[in-house]
Amino acid sequence: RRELALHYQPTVDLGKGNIVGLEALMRWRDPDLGPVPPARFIPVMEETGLILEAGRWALEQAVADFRRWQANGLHPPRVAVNVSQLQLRQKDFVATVERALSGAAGAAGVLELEITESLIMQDVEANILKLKAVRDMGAEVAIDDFGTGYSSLSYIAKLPINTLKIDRAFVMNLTRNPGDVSIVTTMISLAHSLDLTVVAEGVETLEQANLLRLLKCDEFQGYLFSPAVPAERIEQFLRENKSLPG
Ligand code: G
Ligand code: G
Ligand code: MN
Repeated sequence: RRELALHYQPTVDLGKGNIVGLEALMRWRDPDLGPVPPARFIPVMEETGLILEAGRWALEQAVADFRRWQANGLHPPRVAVNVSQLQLRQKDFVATVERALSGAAGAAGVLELEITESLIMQDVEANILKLKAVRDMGAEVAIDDFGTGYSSLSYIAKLPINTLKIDRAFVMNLTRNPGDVSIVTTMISLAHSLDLTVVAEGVETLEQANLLRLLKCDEFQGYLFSPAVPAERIEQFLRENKSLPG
């Protein structure tokens, strides 16, 4: 019934302060209930299999939004779409991504797939093949919620990924908890030694951003810059070249 929408949360370069990515986050407004939080409806979609159709829609809508911004003369950064377990397990997962990119011409720099650490490590050999195939089409891959699952260190170097996203749990108390500083420092150094871009999630204060910059983290996401906002708002951000002050 066209009740789903994609909102986007920017990812920001910690050095330059500009927007370098946009994460698509599904929103559902029920006519009676009003906005339903994703934490409530996404698990139900996963249980019922509806996530296959909704996930396909999200991939296609994100690419369509990207192309529309481009057609409007803007230079949108890559759009990231979250992929759930059921989607990744499908035999036609790679074909679904290919279809969303509609034939691959000019597909580089358009799409990034976010896959949680715990999901990527399940059936890791099969996932490596699938993710290699989507990367060959020009899509990038990020490990989401890093640090909350358990990664096999022997696999992490073999995964065809571009980006590691440090889970919000490690960022939350970063400026108060020396233990979290040690963990985040180690994650950043692991990522850089594997030639990956590191993104810190859930940055809410300037102190957190400054510390992360000092620790050589590349990018961040969080309320300090912006929550997820509707596509029209993103278009404004891009027109104004919205960036982090200072
Ligand atoms: O920003 P927010 O409260 O919307 O996100 C809640 C959770 O819902 C996040 O863990 C996010 O990964 C998940 N989520 C949001 N949109 C999608 C989507 O399009 N597909 C999948 N699989 N998960 C999503
Ligand atoms: O699991 P995933 O990383 O895909 O989902 C992102 C989740 O984090 C969403 O629920 C989003 O609303 C939330 N989020 C994004 N930025 C912040 C932030 O700065 N603070 C808090 N508390 N939550 C955030
Ligand atoms: Mn995500």
